[in-house]
Amino acid sequence: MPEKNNINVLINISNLDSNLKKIAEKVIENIRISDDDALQLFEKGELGFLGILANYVREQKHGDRTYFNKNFHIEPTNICIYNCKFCSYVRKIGQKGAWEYTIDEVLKTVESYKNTGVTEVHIVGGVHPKRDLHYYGEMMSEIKKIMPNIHIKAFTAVELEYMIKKAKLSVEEGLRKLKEYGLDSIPGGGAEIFHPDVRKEICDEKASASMWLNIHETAHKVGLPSNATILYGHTEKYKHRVHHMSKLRELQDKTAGFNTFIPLKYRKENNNLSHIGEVTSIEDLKNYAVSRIYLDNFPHIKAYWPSIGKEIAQLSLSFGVDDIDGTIDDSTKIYSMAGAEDQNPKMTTQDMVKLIKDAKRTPIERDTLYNTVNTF
Ligand code: V47
Ligand code: SF4
Repeated sequence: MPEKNNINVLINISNLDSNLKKIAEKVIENIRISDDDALQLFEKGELGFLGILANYVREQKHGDRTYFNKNFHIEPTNICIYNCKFCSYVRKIGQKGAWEYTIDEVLKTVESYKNTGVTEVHIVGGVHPKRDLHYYGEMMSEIKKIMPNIHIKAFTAVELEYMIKKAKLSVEEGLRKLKEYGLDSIPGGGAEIFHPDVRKEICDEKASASMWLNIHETAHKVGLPSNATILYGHTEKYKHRVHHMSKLRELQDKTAGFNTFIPLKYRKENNNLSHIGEVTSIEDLKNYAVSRIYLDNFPHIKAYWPSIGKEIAQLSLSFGVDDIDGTIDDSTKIYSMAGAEDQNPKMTTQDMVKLIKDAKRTPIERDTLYNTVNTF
């Protein structure tokens, strides 16, 4: 555990702005920082300072423990009724590059992972106009017949809203039904930026911010834990990132159902925001750090390495991150299509362990709910 005195020394010797000093004191005393404090950290915090504070919070929660899992993705289709401006993946029916797997094709993939030690399958895709809740329900129950112990983390709130509405069920009824079919938890996608000014600009057609929050709140109520994301580094300002996190912190105070916060950096290839470009790696690390400091009630902060690259994911372990997601096995296309570093994202357990040990942290293979599967 970090010594309070050490961090005090580090903060006192730097030539700190008085507001930043007050914020640092709050963090050391375990006092929740305000929205305005978070904004000040984004606007004035130098990277090294933010790193020290975020690492302090991270080590209070987890020491050196750094989590990963053995997982694979299924992306049943990239056909989607929506047209989010940042999306490089979406296609329309019949368009070149569109795919839609049948349940049999999905099950063949699942078969290939039997006896490989994977503990989670992450299923997300486009919102296909011809598929519904019962189709995906059947897919999940067939998957569980092949791998009864696999954890199914599936469907963003955006996909859920569409399939539940189509089935003419309430959010609660729909989620209970999906749970019966085999759903175990909900991933964090579809959150993007909650603030209406930005959401309208980048993804105005799909589930609103309040619907996203309602679906996660209801999921927690029916016993489905979930994750949360933010899509940053496009047209949003710092105040929008803080607003987004404030909605998540508020909901987490109510339900305690979120496991992990996953900042997702906007990647610029092959989409309708390409002209904006990408933010720097300094911005990525600052963003991880401020999230760790602000979201005091979120157990974990994840750097999703297929989106950010292995090197920044490794660096992020000194900026508040304690989880780097999974082995993936080249089973997702969302980020390779958007121009991320790894065009065929795949890491072995040994790669994961080495990446974490090289950062002087302790690797823990976890399951989706952060139970320890293996130590190294
Ligand atoms: O909601 C799409 C993002 C998300 C781009 O819960 C993009 O464990 C950057 O949510 N640049 C889906 N991001 C992925 C997701 C996720 C990933 C890993 C783990 C978990 C989890 C959740 O991908 C979408 C959107 O925010 N996205 N296009 C892009 N060009
Ligand atoms: Fe569809 Fe998701 Fe792409 Fe938006 S981000 S267009 S909802 S696949």
